[in-house]
Amino acid sequence: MESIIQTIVNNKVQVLTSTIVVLAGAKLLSSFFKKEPVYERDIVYIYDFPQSSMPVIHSSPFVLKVITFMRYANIPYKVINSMENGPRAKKPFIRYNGELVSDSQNIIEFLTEKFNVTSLKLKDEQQEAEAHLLRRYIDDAFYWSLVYSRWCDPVFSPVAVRGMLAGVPPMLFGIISRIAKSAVGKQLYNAGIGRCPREEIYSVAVKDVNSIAKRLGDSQFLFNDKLSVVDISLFSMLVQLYYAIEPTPISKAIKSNKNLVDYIERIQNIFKPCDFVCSSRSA
Ligand SMILES: N[C@@H](CCC(=O)N[C@@H](CS)C(=O)NCC(=O)O)C(=O)O
Repeated sequence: MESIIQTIVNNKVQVLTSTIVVLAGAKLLSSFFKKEPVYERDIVYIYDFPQSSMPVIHSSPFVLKVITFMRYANIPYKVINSMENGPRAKKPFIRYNGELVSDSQNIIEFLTEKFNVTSLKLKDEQQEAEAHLLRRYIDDAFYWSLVYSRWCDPVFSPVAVRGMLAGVPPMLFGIISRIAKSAVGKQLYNAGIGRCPREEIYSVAVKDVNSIAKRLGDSQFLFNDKLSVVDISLFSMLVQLYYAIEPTPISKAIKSNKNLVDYIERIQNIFKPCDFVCSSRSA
């Protein structure tokens, strides 16, 4: 035994080199034999996060937005719950007949063209322009209040993070949740919202909710009785905030605006039976 150890110590460099060569060889062989998933033609494969135990089955509003769009337009799709990252290191991304597309809005535009979806088009350029601005606000500003409540709010995040990371093995939960919380914290800081006090974050978010409710008024959808892609964006964000795992100031603000609650239900009803919300999991 001692002589083996002595040989290893005397030949440190050779031992190290051989170990690296063996490991590299094993990796090469495993990648050679690793089966690539079979992607069926004409099916959209949408990549989502590993399953959470949040009330809304697809807990990313952007994944839900694309799925809602595909369901509305009767586009055949399959969901892949995976840690795999797309070209922009964000979810969702899709594979469709060999093409890879990232970003919910790009995906919707890509699929609109491929499947010739005309039913969600607005009446004129003026409405399209307003819809564009509203959508930019929902996806790029309103979104951060959802992220804050789930990941960084000292009151709600302990429960929400457990829900978001329900698929993580218990042994790894501590380390993964710390890494995820710190990464999201940096994103919130860089976006600016992470530098504001909690009271300010929620008072702005509540004002946002009340303003959206005012903008909607008595209309069925944002542009009168015509469902459009911006409704799908708004619905996918509101539904996450409304069916919160714990009541938050934002979920309470939505509940206090009857027209918003009716709006959420109206869109859910289009998909009856609606199987993407498990309301029994919500507060
Ligand atoms: N603009 C993108 C935003 C996508 C996005 O922010 N996705 C979040 C999940 S809701 C994500 O993947 N976050 C992981 C990360 O930032 O590392 C879209 O519309 O798809």
